Amino acid sequence: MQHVARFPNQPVRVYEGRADADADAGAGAAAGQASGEAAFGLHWNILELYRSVGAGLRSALRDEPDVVSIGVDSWAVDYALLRGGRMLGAPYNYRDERTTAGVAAVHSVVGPAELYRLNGLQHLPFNSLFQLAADRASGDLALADTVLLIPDLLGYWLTGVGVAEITNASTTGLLNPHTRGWDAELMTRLGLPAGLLPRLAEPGSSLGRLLPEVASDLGAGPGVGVTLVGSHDTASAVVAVPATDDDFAYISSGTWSLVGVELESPVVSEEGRAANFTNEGGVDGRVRYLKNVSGLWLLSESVRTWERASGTPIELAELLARASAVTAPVSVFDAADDRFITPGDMPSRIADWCREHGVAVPQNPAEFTRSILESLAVAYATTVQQAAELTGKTVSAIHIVGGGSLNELLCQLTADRTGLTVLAGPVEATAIGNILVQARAAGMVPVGSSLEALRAVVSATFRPTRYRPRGR
Ligand code: LRH
Repeated sequence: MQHVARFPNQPVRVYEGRADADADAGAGAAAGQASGEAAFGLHWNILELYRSVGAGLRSALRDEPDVVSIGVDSWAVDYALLRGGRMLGAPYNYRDERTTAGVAAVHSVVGPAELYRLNGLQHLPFNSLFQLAADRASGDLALADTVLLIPDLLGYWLTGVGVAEITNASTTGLLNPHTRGWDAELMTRLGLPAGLLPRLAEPGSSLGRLLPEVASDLGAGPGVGVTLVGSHDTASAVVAVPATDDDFAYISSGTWSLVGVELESPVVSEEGRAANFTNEGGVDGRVRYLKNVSGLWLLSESVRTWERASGTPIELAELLARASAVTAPVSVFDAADDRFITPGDMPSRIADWCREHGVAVPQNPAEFTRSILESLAVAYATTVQQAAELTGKTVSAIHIVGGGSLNELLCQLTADRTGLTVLAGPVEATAIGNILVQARAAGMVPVGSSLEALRAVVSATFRPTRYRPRGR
C-alpha cells in the first residue's frame, strides 16, 4: 500500500453565544460569560477536511490513473445537518459539551437500560442520538431535513448521493442491532422526524459515480466511482486484522482504543450494559462487540499541555524512552473515566484522579506517560477478559492495529498485563480494510470472498510484531 497524503484535522473552538447565555442577557453580557466554556462550541473544519481529501485524491489519481474506486471512512458519531442538500453549518465535534444536556433529554424519555435493549450500544455521552437531542433542544434540528454522518457527507459531496452506511450508522444509537434497520419507533419517541436519516446501505455496494464537475476537479476519468466501505474507521480496521484463526481479540489503538471481539450476532445483555460493551455493526453483517477505552488521546493531550507550559516541542520517541526507563511502580488510573473525554489539561485531571483515589500522583512527564500506558494496558486486559466472558469467545491472542501498534512500550505492557501474545500491526489497518472491501467489490480479490479470506490477504503480505508476556 502506498501512502499519498496525510493532513491534520483539528477541531476549532468558537464563541457561540448560546441561547442559554442570551436568556440571561438581562443580567448583562457577563451572564453569558459567567458560564465560561458553555458559550463555546467545538466544531470540525469540514470544508478544509474536504479540500485536503480532494488534494490527496488529485495526487493519487495523477500517480495511478487506473484507479476505479474511492472509499471513504472516518471517525464515528458526528454528522452534518442539511436542508435541501446544503449543509447548515460546521458539524460539531463529539467532544463538545452540549452532549450533557442531550443525554439528560434522551434519558428522560428512554432510560439507559431500555435504551441498551433497543440499540445494544455502550453509553458514550456523544453517541449521535444524544447530539441530535441537543440539536433538537437548541432548535438547530428543526432547520434540517437530513442528517449525514461525516463519511456519508463526503460521499455525498463526491457523488451527489446521500446514504447512511451501516457500520457507522450503528454508532448513532438509532439502529436496531438485530435487524440492522433504523428504529423508527425510538426516533418518534425522541421527537426525531421520520425521514431525517437517509436510507441505509451496506459496505461493498456502489454509492455512485463521481459528479462530472467533481471528476473534472480531481482529474478523474468518467469510470471512477465511490464504493461504500466500512465507513466507521474501526469497522475498516477490524477487516484488516491479520488473524489466521477465530480466537482473537482486537485493539484498534489510536486516539481511542477500541477493544473487543468479532461476533456473528449481537449479544445484548444486562451484564454487557453494566460493563459498557457495544454491539457495533461490522462489515459483512458481523458484530463488533467492543468497548471504547480511551486511548493515546490521554498522551497527546498531556503532551500538548506540557508543550504549552514550556513553550518547547516534546520529542515523543524520547519521552517514551524515558517512560520505559521508569523503574518505580506508577499509579494506574481508570482510563475510561468520563473526565478524560473533553480537551484540556490531562496531567492535572490524572493527578486529581490519583489524589481522589489515594494513590501516588506521577511527578514528571516520564512518570505520567508510564502511568498512562500502564493504565491503558490494564484497561485493555480487563476489557479483553470481560469480552471473552460476556460472549463465551475464546481469546488466545490479541491483535493491536493502528497507531498504537507502533508504541512498543504499550504493546509489551499489554502482553504483560493480559498474559497473552500481542501481535502488533498493521499501523494503517483502517486504510487497508477500506481498500480490501473496495477491491473485493471490484473483483480484484474474488467477489464473495469471506472476511477471513480478506484477512488472509493481510497476513500473507504483512508480518505483525510479536510481543510475548514477561513474567511479573
Ligand atoms: C475512532 C472512533 C471510535 C468512536 C470515536 C468517536 O476513531 O471512530 O470508534 O467511538 O472515534
